[in-house]
Amino acid sequence: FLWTRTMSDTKSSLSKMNGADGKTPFLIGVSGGTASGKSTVCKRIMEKLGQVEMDQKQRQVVCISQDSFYRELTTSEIAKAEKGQFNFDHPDAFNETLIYDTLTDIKAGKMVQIPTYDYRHHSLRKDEILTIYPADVVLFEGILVFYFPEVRNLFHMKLFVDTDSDTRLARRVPRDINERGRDLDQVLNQYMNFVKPAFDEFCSPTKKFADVIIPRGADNSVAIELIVQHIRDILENRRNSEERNSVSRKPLETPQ
Ligand code: UZR
Ligand code: MG
Repeated sequence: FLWTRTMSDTKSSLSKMNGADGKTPFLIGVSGGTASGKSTVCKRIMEKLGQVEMDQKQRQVVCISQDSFYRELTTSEIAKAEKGQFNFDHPDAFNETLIYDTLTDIKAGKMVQIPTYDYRHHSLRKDEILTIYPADVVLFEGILVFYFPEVRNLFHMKLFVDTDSDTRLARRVPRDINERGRDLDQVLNQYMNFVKPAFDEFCSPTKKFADVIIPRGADNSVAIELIVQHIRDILENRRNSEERNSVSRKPLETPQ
């Protein structure tokens, strides 16, 4: 009796760990400097896997941004941010614990809720919450996703988008002005004071942790196709092993 109880307890805690439908996602980290094309590389990967039009709950591949894990700023920090004097490229700007806990929950197949980030107001949008359902593959992208060792060790696969810094600056300037509500002086000052030194100190050295380095970012369709094919193989293998497991488990489940 005791033995049976232990077995069924173990079984139910295992199925909780795996999420309602038994999925433990394959976690891919995508890093690279600002405006290197991280978000676009992730988008291409999702498109190629036919994920974009799919309903959220049926998605097999989802993408999350590290920007959703900026920590909340104090009033004086917001004042600094408005003058372009807050360092958003420093590891301290992020809530490392929340990143770790969220990715751990995701890996355990739990449903998680993630706020989106509002660059214009330097704050999280509590009204726009993204719900991540258990997925086969989860992409996590951001400038410092390989910086924190505990977080780095959670990834099954690590990609680094390696784009020349002049190309990145040329993209960053119009993006910050048009999409993030900044003016030219502020963008360039922030770039010289914070973005560039923080890239050299905190982001660039994490390239050595990557499994795959993607030169030229989203333009590199060959690299993206290779990665996508690898993800397809993973999904396929998982499906096959799930089928095998359900066949081999059957005799155990028949009542004696
Ligand atoms: P990507 N960022 C802002 O500009 N404002 C914020 O409120 C929060 C972040 C910038 C941040 C970093 N830095 O370089 C960039 N600054 O977002 C990262 N300055 O975003 O990886 O998409 O370039
Ligand atoms: Mg981005």
